[in-house]
Amino acid sequence: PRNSGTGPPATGPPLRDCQIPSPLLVGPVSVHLSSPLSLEEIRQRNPLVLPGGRYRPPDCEPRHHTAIVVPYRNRQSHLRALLYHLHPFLQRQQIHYSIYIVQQWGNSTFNRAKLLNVGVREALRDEDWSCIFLHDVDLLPENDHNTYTCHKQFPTHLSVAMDKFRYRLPYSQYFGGVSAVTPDQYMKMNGFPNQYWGWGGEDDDIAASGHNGVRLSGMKIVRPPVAIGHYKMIKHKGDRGNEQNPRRFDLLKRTRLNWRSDGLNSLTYELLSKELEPLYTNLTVNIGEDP
Ligand code: BGN
Repeated sequence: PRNSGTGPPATGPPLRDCQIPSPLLVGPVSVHLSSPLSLEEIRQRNPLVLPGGRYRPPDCEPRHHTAIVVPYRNRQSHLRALLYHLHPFLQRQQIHYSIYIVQQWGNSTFNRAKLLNVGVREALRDEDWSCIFLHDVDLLPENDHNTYTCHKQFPTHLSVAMDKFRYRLPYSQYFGGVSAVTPDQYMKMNGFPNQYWGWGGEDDDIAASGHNGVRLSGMKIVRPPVAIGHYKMIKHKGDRGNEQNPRRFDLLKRTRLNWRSDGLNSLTYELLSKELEPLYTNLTVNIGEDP
């Protein structure tokens, strides 16, 4: 490969800009969920992916630089299915990308939104990403015209048609599953709330409370057409350690009061390790526990 994934490209004649849309797109892709391959087999199928799960198109200059942040704990088979589908999908889009798996250390209650904050902050230490994807580990995109890029002005919600919800939005303010922000948008909304321990509500805290979504501070949400934003969800039972959060209703009532003080500006955590695995960057983090 010509580039290392970080720093300036190797010397040589400048590459032409990648075409938009990418000529490599195929449209709908079939997603199989049974027995995902091993990490080693997935690596062999993606020889141009560099350590840390980084990639740059080899023969054109990418217009987009996207970090994909995945909150994670104990979902090995989901992770393999995601990497198996996402790497070829993103390479067909001819973007520069990297996949960050943010693993919550310990057994305390899971906190998706706080892990997203950690992932965004750590990803931006590596590179000046133009777009950050907030991606559940169990969602597999089914159409590669669903490009993993950002809208300049507004946050994007991608998973508009999930099989779980019979391929339509479950409710108009739904912002969960897969969404994307630019670093600017992320700063403007003070990141995500850190106080949602357990399942539910953290996505609504971003998008639904108040009329336009208070945290979005007047920004609206953009979405791809329903025919494009198709996702298959890997079926699973509720996770241990991620039980429904009984406090989510109360927390949601207070978003308007809390959002300026709870988010990126109040984020604390301890990064325990950062490993450049062949297919992803593994961030293991101590985010504390539900008080
Ligand atoms: C909603 C959850 C979301 C979740 C979607 C889809 C809440 C808050 C109380 C109204 N919101 O009901 O977090 O993403 O379902 O599963 O529970």
